Amino acid sequence: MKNYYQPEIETMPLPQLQELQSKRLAEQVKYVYEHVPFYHDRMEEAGVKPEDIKGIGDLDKLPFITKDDLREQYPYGLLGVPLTDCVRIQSTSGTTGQRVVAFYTQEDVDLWDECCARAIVAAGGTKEDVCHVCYGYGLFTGGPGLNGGSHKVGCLTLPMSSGNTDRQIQFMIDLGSTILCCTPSYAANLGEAINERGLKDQIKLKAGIFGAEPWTEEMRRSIEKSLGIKAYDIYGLTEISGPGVSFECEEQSGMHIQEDHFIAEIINPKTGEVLPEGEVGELVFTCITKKAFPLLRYRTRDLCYLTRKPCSCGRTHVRMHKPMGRSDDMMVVKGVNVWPSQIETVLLKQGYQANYQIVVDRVDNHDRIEVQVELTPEMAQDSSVTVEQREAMVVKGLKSMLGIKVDVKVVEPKSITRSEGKAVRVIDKRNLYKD
Ligand code: DLL
Repeated sequence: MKNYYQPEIETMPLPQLQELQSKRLAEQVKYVYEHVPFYHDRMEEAGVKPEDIKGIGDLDKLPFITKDDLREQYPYGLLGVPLTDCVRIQSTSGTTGQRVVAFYTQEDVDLWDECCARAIVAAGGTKEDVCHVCYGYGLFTGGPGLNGGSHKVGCLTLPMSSGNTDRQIQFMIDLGSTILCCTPSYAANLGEAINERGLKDQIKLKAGIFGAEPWTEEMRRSIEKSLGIKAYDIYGLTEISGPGVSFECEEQSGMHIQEDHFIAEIINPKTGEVLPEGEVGELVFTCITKKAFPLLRYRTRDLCYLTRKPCSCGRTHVRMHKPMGRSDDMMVVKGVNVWPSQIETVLLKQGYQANYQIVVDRVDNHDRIEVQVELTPEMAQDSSVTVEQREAMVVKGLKSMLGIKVDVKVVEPKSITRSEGKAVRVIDKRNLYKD
């Protein structure tokens, strides 16, 4: 098989790209209006006919759809093709309510593989590479998505799935893995385990493709150092296909959205108004090529901003900034907005690793937030600084980042549970008191 080269579509001049998007959008809207009764009714309610959508300039005439709509239409209500034309389902974890099930035709799987292949190429992947995939396989899209992309690039693919860290490391060494695909929290754990076992000089990794959860620049630097690689961000969501909706290139400065397949908008989450480039708001996607699960103006609840500043890699596709988390990840503590990523930034800047837990509770009618963070093995050996002094430094750092007092507990190395997939950083006990 030949090397898989960067498709021309990724460097297409903007006017041409937008012309393509407009054509695909008009066709897609007509298609869903005719094939999905849910959309037909929604568009009728909004007084929009397919012929009103001539191009991307008309996008904001279409109504939004939300995760609640998806839940209400579970399982078949949004199908765009007969079920017999579908070859695959994938699903969200459903921890916050009813699962969302997404359907794929073979062409949908092919375009998803294509997006993941582009992500691997952007991280320097070629057919010479050994691509080690330890995202979970199964209903979660991480494993199947990167697996398909890796095949398309022609890499030797190791379908490891998640867990069993010793086996991961053994295969990595024995088979010479060069590209690692997993969540950033699991990459950090692998880095820790490899260094503890003194095996760093036996691994050949050069790049990592990490996503599925928010992670900070500090975390990127820490993983790059511990594994000796370049770490690339990748974004996606089950509803829109899975990983590969956007990904970083060698610039590592925002993720290029695959605009020949997905149109992105940023809206004010309260009013639904479309915001200009550069403003932070909720990311909304319209799928213009998918057929089995063709979502239009889907509100992701992820908050970020877009930029069209030219990128040195030559790709013309718009870039999205790392999402700081879902709007639902933001905690309001003592009346202040707190993002787990802000806490991670403070901890990693003070030399801790990403082994922490945030516990929020309500005591005597007052919010209380506690951050538990593990000492690194080096810190545990260093008797010149007491645990109390370390805690006081973290309290100070968090106060200046968040503006509120946070209780801090520095705990022994290895006392916080390691994640193998998406890390659960926050335990908000206040939710227990809600009805
Ligand atoms: O997490 C798909 C994926 C798999 C992406 C592997 C990247 C790598 P879901 O389980 O449906 O799909 O979760 C989607 O995860 O709406 C974001 O809130 C979050 N997310 C995904 N990628 C990133 C990222 C997969 N790079 C939800 N940074 C999304 C921050 C991310 N958050």
